[in-house]
Amino acid sequence: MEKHIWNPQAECMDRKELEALQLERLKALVDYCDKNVKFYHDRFEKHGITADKIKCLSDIQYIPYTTKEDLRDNYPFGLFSVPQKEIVRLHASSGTTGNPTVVGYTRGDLENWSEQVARIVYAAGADENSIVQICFGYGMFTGALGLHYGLERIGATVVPTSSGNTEKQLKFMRDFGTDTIVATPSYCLYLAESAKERGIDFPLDQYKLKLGLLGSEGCTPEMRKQIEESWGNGFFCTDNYGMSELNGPGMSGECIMRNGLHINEDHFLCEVIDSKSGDVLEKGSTGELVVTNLTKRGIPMLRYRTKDITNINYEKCECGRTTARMSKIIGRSDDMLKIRGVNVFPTQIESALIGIDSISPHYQLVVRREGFSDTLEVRVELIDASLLEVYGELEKLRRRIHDKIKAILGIEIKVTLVEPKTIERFTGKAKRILDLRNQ
Ligand code: DLL
Repeated sequence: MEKHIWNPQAECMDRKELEALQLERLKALVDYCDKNVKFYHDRFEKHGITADKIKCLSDIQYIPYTTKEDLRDNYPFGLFSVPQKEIVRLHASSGTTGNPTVVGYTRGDLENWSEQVARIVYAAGADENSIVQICFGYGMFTGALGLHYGLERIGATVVPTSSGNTEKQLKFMRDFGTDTIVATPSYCLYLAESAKERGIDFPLDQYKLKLGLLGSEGCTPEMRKQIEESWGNGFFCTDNYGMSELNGPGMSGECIMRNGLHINEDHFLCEVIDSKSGDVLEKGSTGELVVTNLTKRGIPMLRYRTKDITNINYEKCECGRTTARMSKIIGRSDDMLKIRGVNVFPTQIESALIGIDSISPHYQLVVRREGFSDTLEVRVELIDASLLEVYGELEKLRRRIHDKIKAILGIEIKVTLVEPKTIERFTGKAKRILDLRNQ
């Protein structure tokens, strides 16, 4: 198993050695930010921080957090550390409101980014024999170009189909013998459904798809099982995580053991904090992930609050890597719904839904305010429209879903069954929550 490690020196480093490297890089980064980014310089001055004062990794706690708002307030290039001529690429991620967050890469940053992605796709089982179709949208989103260069680095054959145009995606998959797909979990599932629909002309065994490098949105183990079963034929998928503020994909990803996402720790120093108080939590606790990108230079990122909820396991993995593993993202602190005092993550509902016969894995959560109280409606799609005609069966199914979710959340919810193919499909990140509380 050890042989499928892209960079054994970095990925199997002794922890003491790794921590020494992290400390050295952290001190260099603090010094660099102090000298090159006014935003950080002013903050350091205010808090009396200098590189010399960082004596051990936990001294990072004296540095204030950086947030998405900081990036937005300094839109577009206020946090960049180098003159424009040294920036060779820009990406941006659009939020729902306000300015997008813009990130810039020096040539060295692109080099590091490709290395980070190379390790993760290799750990998932891709290699120079892979034919990989990238179904992420090419553009300001980091997903497509990030995976693209990482996959080229390991020598895979990249097919940059981009997102959308399902017909063409499927044709290329069949004609080129694509064996690996890069997509969001929801789009990978949608493609499988679309492939099945064309089953008479093009049966599923015409596809050679074996591996899915899925990421950019959450995917519960239950949803993953569903995706794998939909493609069938031994299809296996792994989860990879990242965000544009931290280069993009490549921060962490699962190896074939699928027991947590290996973090590229020589580049990323991670902490887990209580998202309310901001306190750093004990190792192993669940909370908000905070990441320092130790090697980034175009737009350095110190103690960035991701808002993603996870926990980190520092034990060595069976695959031979020593790098810490983060759990699959449990949710986002800002995606967490508070319904009548109870915290609800969409992933909890997804886990409950999958495995129930007669419904598709596509769902939508509608939140409303009725009087002074919030209500949650779970809209679930039927697979077979004929069920709509049999009231008794429909009601039995609705009750079953209702009881299963209620048992998990402990609050009353409304379940609505809707006709097949009426819940929107997404080629990019799926949007599962419709929040009508402010309307
Ligand atoms: O989604 C980067 C990426 C692209 C990662 C392709 C993996 C594959 P952003 O558009 O900036 O960057 O969105 C970042 O997406 O904070 C998470 O909330 C969510 N996210 C990303 N990967 C995962 C994942 C890219 N594997 C935001 N599981 C992050 C759950 C994920 N959520």
